[in-house]
Amino acid sequence: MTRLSNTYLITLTILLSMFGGTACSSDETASSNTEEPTTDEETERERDENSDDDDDSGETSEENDNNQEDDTPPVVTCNYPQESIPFVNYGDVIPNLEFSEVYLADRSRSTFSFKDFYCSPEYEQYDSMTLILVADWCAPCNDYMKAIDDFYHDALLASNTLPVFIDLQNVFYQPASTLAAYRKVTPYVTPGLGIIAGMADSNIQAMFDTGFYTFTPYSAVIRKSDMKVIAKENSQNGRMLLVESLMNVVNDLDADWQSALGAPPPPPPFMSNCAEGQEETSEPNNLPEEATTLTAGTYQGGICGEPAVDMYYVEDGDWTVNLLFSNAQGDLDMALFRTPESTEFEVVSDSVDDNESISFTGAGYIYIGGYQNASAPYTLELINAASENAGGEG
Ligand SMILES: [Ca+2]
Ligand SMILES: [Ca+2]
Ligand SMILES: [Ca+2]
Repeated sequence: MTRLSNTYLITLTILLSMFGGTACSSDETASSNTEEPTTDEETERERDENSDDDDDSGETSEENDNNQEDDTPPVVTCNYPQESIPFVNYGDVIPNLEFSEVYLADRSRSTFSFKDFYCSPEYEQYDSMTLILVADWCAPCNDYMKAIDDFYHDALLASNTLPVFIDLQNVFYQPASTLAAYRKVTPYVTPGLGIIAGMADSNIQAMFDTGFYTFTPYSAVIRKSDMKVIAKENSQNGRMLLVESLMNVVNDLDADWQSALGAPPPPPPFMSNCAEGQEETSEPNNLPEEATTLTAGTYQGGICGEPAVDMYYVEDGDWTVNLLFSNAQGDLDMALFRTPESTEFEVVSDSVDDNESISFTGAGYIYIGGYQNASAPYTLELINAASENAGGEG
């Protein structure tokens, strides 16, 4: 069992690094800041204290907020909540980011600021803002945006959250322009959804270099009533927890999402998708020392019981292992590690399509796992280049 938990830690390390570890990697140094929002009632305007031509209205008290002396409607002032500096963690108020140009949902251009979102009647139908942070150099960001659009397009439109896609950096790691953002986002997000913005056209280019996000793609949900961060992305084992819970979050803005998203949820209970007899006879094979040594050929097996792990071993050579299965039946992943003491995978094949494949030169252990307790029968092929070439001699 220790091997399994080790393996999950390895998976976490690997997959996190795969998800764009070159992003801002600053630690989450907690900032115990601004518990007092210091409600500056700016409505007390400086009326002249030495006004000598004061009439005899008798109102000399200063708590006269809305002096409705005339029939003119009172001026409605909207004050953005006190910003949290630095802006890092749950409960912080996001600074008022102002964009000189964005693309709106209909792809028309406009200015946009978070204060607009907070104050303007134009956005009064929204009660939260979902920030989706991407970068031009971030390939997984494309799948991330596409997943949001594929799974949540209609739900987001029906919800009260405003998606704001922000392109942080171009391929040169400089602040991305709005046009770059447009080119980055539109191939993956169908029109009608959200606002597209580039950091180069904002007032605070370095705002997010505070440790607020630690990788891309990244998301955060900002509650409109106080412009505070109520949910942040939290990648665990390669899963993007906020996106998985996005609709729940935006539909329940007062829940404790910090706790809910702070730890990975337990995997669903294991349910076998194997038929009778599809489990390989080499079980148990859940630890490196139980691994079956493969020779060139084809093997039938399955992730058919708990733990959702099968181990194999490939001796030295120049080889390819193909894991053939139906992802619809169960999402199996495969990885290679060199020794039982390895602290990280050498190669990872963790697509969400049918089949996985690893090619390598040298000896190693093959780890086959069911993602989140997934179960499926599989066919395992070892193709050994040396043995294939050996056939012709003689
Ligand atoms: Ca098995
Ligand atoms: Ca097994
Ligand atoms: Ca897979």
